[in-house]
Amino acid sequence: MADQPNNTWFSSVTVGSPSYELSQIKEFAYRTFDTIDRNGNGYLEYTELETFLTKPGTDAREKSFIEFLLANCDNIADTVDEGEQSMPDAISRQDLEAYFKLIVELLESELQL
Ligand SMILES: [Ca+2]
Repeated sequence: MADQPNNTWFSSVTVGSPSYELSQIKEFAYRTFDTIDRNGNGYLEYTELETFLTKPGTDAREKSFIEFLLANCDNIADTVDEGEQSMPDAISRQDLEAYFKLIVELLESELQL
């Protein structure tokens, strides 16, 4: 089970609703997964995310998405136990799917309070 997501990020969101922003990050991560995963092992490692962050041509919005993934890398990576294939502290597609589902649910339950 993942730790509580870091909520400080949400307060800095100025465009769109938080759950909309999260869906954008998820879509971005899926779309660029193979590009970020330079060694092609099916996991986004911290160093691969950092490399993408500093790559020329990465625009400000993409950088904010990558910064979110870096800031929450450990939590996202811990969301799903991939079994024997699991790489600690690296993000798989399964992690992304489960993590974003989880935090959107958390967020929506908070907004209903
Ligand atoms: Ca990788």
